Amino acid sequence: MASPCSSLSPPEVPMQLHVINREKLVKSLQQHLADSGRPIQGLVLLQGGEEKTRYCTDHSELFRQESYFAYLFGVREPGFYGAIDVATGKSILFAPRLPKEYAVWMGDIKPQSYFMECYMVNLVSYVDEMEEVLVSQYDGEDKCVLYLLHGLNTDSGNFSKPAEFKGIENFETDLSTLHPILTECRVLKSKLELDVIQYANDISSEAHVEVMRNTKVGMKEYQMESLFLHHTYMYGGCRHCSYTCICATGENSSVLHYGHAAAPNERTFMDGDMALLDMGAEYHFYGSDITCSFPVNGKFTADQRLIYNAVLDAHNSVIAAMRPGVSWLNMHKLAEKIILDGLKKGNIITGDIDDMMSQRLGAVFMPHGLGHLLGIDTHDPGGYPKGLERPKEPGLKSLRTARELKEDMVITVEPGCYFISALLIPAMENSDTSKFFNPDTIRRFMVFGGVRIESDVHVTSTGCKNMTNVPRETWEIEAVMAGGKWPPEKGLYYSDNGFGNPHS
Ligand SMILES: [Mn+2]
Repeated sequence: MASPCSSLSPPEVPMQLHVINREKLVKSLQQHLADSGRPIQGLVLLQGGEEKTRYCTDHSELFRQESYFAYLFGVREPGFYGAIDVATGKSILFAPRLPKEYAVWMGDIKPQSYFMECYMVNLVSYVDEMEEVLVSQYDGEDKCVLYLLHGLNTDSGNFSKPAEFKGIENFETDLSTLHPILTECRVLKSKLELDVIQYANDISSEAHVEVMRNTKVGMKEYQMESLFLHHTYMYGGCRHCSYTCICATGENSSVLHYGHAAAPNERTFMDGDMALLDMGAEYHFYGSDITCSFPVNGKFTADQRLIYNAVLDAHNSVIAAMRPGVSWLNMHKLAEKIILDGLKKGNIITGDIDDMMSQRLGAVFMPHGLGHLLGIDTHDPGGYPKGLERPKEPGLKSLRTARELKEDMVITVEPGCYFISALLIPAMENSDTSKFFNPDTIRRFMVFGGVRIESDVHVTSTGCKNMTNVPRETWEIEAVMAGGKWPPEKGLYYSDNGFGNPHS
């Protein structure tokens, strides 16, 4: 699908990706059972997602597969179950038995052989035959053990739902073994997973540039959202987003989760506003999570440049320091320190940076965490494995992970600096922190909103690779908004001495 509007086209994702994911789980589970002196037998059983209707109506909401099920089986249809034999690695899919009328309203009923080939599993059967098939597949001693998925999502506080089916009472069930092991498998990405995340980044990066280029004073925030959705779907084949688009301008850019139903990206933005656009497309279950901040009129003011460069400096310094073994908690603190330093240079705050750090002043300007694991979920699980406590201090407690970096993690780097009255006013009144604020300057910034810069970063054996490719330097943004190409034409680059003029 060659197009003048995009250099990309949707790739075919090899189902081998999920075969490898299953092999990885079987290996880890076997190792765990051997280490704890338990027999290597039983079956992993997961229940896929179900289609939902809108309240009491028959309107079907667009289905998206449950993430753990997607990880292991890559199945895009609702109503499936999947099993994996722990001893042999043999995989079985159970398809829902569809009524004859399905063929009239929904399309052909696919035979079992279709699913077997499409999803590269060893056996396909129907959900209503599950009990007898599971019993017949199992050749261990004693009662067959089913390893079911039950465990806490440390971001939402919700628990994953263990599989249920008619006849489950005839099996022994284990609810505690699978979840931590499967979650840990998802933390480190395979080459094939990285390829899909890279594609989601490529199409989303391109769409961000497209939005930037078409932003004009007087537009509505949802028009930027619409441009993004159109580009990633029309040229990228992305039917889903990783999350609801945040398209905040002006003061709204300090509302961290703007864009929800009560604040639906509908402001008309004006000359002099900053935009903060947090948008990421999803492709074959794997997502991206990218934020760009820029002046809607295409030209940074001195104040905008000051805040923007403080955040960019934090973003770049963290990426420069990232490699296996580095503590994410320390990266968060590094980002805070650089942002505070930038604000101090701009005369917004004053005093000793270490003193500010010990008073947790960084959390007043960046109340969220520096970044989170990314994969099939935007906030991919595994941020707090057993034994790792969530920090309690302001700012640090918002971190979705406090782990040490490992090779093949994908993690977002998203420092931000916001002027949020609900945090600033109490901090300016607090006797421990009031001394840091320069009241004359800060008044000017109370309606500034905020800046966030977010990239998706792959941790490699020696450092890391930024998977996101959008204009980041102020002069790059200004050049692209003035019509310059992104990436710049071969052999050329944008620089700050002459905006829009590439220098060789
Ligand atoms: Mn994010």
